[in-house]
Amino acid sequence: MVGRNGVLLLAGVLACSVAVFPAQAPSSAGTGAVAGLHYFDRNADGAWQPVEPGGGSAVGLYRMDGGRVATVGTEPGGEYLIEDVAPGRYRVGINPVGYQLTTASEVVVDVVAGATSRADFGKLGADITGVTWHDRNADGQRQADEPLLGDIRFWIGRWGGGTDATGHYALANQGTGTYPLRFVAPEGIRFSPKNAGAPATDSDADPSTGIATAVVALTDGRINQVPNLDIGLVAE
Ligand SMILES: [Ca+2]
Ligand SMILES: [Ca+2]
Repeated sequence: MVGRNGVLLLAGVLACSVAVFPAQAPSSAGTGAVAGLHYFDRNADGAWQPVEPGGGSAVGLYRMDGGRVATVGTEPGGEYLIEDVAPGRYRVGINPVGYQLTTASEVVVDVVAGATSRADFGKLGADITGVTWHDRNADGQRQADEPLLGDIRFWIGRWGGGTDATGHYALANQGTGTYPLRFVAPEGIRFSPKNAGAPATDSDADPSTGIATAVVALTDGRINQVPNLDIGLVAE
């Protein structure tokens, strides 16, 4: 049977691979490697701390004349590894379109046979954050005695999110762009008036659509954060 033959063939290849190439095999003789991190530099200090997540995109290796040698993806934690590189001088870099750089986007490394050269890359995105709250007096401002409301849904296009049980949401490490968050008011609830009074404690959804819009931009190489994109909800 074709299916059975296919399985047997696959098993044979795997067995052969294990026998010929041990899991901890070094790079090919005479070559070196380049490794490091591509991470979100949450505190923008130019260095990686263990709490900082992977940057989730590619790292490229180029000859000094610009010719591409390899492009590799990063692991979820931000680690990357480029193996079997011929000794010599190279450029290693990321292409952080839409993010603020906190390190150089490109570094020059000398690859030596039998050794691993290191290059780390940090970048900063925007955190879009806010709360959903019960605007008891319907004035569009969040007073100290007005409680947060949890588990309110929102949509960005076809992607769905929502506030947690305590009424908070956070979209971390976002690149430049316009993010229309369309909140969904539960039955019997409407939205507060928009932009009434002090921005840090006002409501940001259009009452007729439920849409609150976050804009993330780079200005002179710096990205803006979007705190307090808050939504007031009023009982009808
Ligand atoms: Ca850092
Ligand atoms: Ca209020």
